Amino acid sequence: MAVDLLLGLQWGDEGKGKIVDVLTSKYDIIARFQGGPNAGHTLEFDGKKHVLHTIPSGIFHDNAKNVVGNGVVIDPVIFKRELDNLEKNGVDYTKKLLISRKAHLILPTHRLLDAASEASKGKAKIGSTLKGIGPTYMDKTGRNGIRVGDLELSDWKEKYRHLADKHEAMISFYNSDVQYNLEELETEFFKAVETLKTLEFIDSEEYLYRAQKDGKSILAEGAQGSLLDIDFGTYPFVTSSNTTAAGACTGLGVAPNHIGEVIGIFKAYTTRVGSGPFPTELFDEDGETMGRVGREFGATTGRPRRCGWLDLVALKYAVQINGVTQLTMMKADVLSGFETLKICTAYNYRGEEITHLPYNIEAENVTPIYTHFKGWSEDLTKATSEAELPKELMEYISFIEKELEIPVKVVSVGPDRLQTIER
Ligand code: 2SA
Ligand code: MG
Repeated sequence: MAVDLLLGLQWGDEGKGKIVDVLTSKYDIIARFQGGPNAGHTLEFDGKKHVLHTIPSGIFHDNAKNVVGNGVVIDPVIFKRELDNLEKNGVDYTKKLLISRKAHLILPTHRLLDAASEASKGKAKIGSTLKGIGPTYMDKTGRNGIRVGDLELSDWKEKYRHLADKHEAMISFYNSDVQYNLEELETEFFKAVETLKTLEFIDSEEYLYRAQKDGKSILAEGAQGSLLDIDFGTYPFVTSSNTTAAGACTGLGVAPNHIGEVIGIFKAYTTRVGSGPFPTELFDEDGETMGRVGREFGATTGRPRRCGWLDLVALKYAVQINGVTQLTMMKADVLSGFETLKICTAYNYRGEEITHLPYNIEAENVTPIYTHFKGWSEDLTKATSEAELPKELMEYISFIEKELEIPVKVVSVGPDRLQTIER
């Protein structure tokens, strides 16, 4: 069977976690393919909210296995915390959580390096979650990283020491005032590694290949969003992995011709957390309302997210890069009560009207051009079918479908599992 993908089409926080959780009953395996504990995937059901960072969002179901793929970077300390939380919620993860031997480890010094690097950038900082993501992927591509499979070898601690010593020298090179007690951090790290080692390590590419052969259904769960992709995002204000569809091939070892549906998730508006350009960003009451009603705070760092109108120019680009076959629109409920809604359908780029994403979308080059829509005032959060949705919302959705030439198959009207309308 083909592997389906579920990806964020904006700057992350589109609601991937919720939709993966909703879809898990239809799949045998849920697999994360990139990113690490910078992600914050929020799920709500039975009146409770759960936030996952590294663990795939299928973990609350009993029917599915959850695979942390080779493209993911794992911080054992945060991973252990996630496991502890699952345990507290009565989830037995031991038989349904599998870790790729080829996934790389985030070391305590990677986190410190992240902090030192950001501090050295001053105003130009990326706005990283400071989870050590960038430095860990640097060591991966620099061929210095430590992988989960190394933990099964006897000499991994020597390799660890060598790398951590090098990192310390690099931290002092930054000349930053990052304060740390490495001994304490290492005690916590080595303890967490022992917990990690109680889980099943697998050759995930082989596991997933066999599963496909055996007719098992697989859903690959993306983290962050397409505009944070290391190659196609708003570089350098991006994360350090390929968040787009191609990342699922390299991050899981799935061949491109084995990809099936590509489910693209987007919010009915746009948010961004961290630095970097955001053409449709609002600095007025409308943006403030979106943030307040949509509870737009980072699920990992608690930072307030920047808010703005839907940007179809950027969305079209993401649809193109990912080969999206169906769309899921999130947080439609948050737009209730706006008299007028706007969708950016073109950019004024240095005086010229364009409809593609240019190399540089910094504010001095780009002014969004908007199409206006009539809003609705109905509360959507109790709606259970398309028939209950206001006609203005249906017009908003139809416009998006027409522009992107892809159907919006799911509309989410609230954070709970049950607040999901399939069309
Ligand atoms: P990093 O941590 O070095 O990968 O950060 C680089 C940029 O990527 C952004 N980024 C994110 N954007 C949205 N959501 C993310 N996850 C958390 C969440 C974020 C949070 O779910 O809310 O809690 O703040 C995420 N992770 C990374 C980041 O803001 C930088 O712009
Ligand atoms: Mg998130």
